[in-house]
Amino acid sequence: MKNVLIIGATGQIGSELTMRLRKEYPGSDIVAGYIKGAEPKGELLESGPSHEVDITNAAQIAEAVEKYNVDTIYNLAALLSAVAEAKPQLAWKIGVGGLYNTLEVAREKGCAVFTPSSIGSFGPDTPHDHTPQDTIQRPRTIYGVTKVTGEMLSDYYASRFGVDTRSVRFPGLISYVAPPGGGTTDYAVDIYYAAVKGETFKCPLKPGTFMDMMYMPDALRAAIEIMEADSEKFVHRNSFNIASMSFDPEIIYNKIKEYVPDFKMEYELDPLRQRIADSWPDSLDDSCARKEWGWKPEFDLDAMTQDMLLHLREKLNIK
Ligand code: AKB
Repeated sequence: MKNVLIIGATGQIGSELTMRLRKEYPGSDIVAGYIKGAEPKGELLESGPSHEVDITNAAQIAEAVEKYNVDTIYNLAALLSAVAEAKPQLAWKIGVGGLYNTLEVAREKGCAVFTPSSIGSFGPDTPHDHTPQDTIQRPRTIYGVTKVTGEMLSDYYASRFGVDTRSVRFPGLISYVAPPGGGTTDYAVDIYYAAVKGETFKCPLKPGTFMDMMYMPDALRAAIEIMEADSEKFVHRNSFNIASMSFDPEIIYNKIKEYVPDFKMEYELDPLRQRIADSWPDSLDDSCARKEWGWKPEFDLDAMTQDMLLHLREKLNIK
């Protein structure tokens, strides 16, 4: 039986991953770890246990792991790229200090650990097209620095202490459930809200800014499948490139217009987000994930767009 602790369970990925794991492992305790001020509500609160877990407090992580006999930790606590630039010290404290606390608890209690990395772990010197699995990682953002450090620290704990650490490099994640906050790829979520509400979308990135993106159901499946994969086949661990689609603002806008013909977009550039996006890859090569644990995305831009528009109209009660 798997008992799982999700640190950051009320965030963009955590709120959906917790519900998905509760469906996948009905007899298990899937514990929603939250910080004060971001307590779980509604179905997330009612469908399973929750526990206050501030990742900067190792004792709280250990307490939740002991109480629920946890064998797998999903560490989803992080500040996203743009907000991390405004608070670099806090980004390090959560991203690296928090990961260290998690790995130490995992080492002592024998837990497996999933910690997402990101396309943000790459930088301007990285090959931008079909970015290889193993390549230059010299990010210029604090977010990227914490992600590269996290990849290396996780690999160290695997080789030095035998902790079962695993990770994927997430692209920008798109979902109609919980909004992201403070990321560089957030525009690709916001654009759908504007389309459904009949608003003109103000795009913060210029045309030609390509980045990898992924629909949340694929991202959740990746996070679950990598933890269930046979590690005997792993050549890599921390962290695997995964990909499903790459587009720029014009491509996503024109795709949405196929279904919302009156939709309008204007450009209102955000220099910080533009600088970050320009330093990230245009598209990732995910062949190692496909080969080593069978990764395969299901949603392309068209399928995602239809699903996003359908669910957002329902959610916002707009015909
Ligand atoms: C961000 O934009 O900061 C994140 C990411 C790509 O890691 N969505």
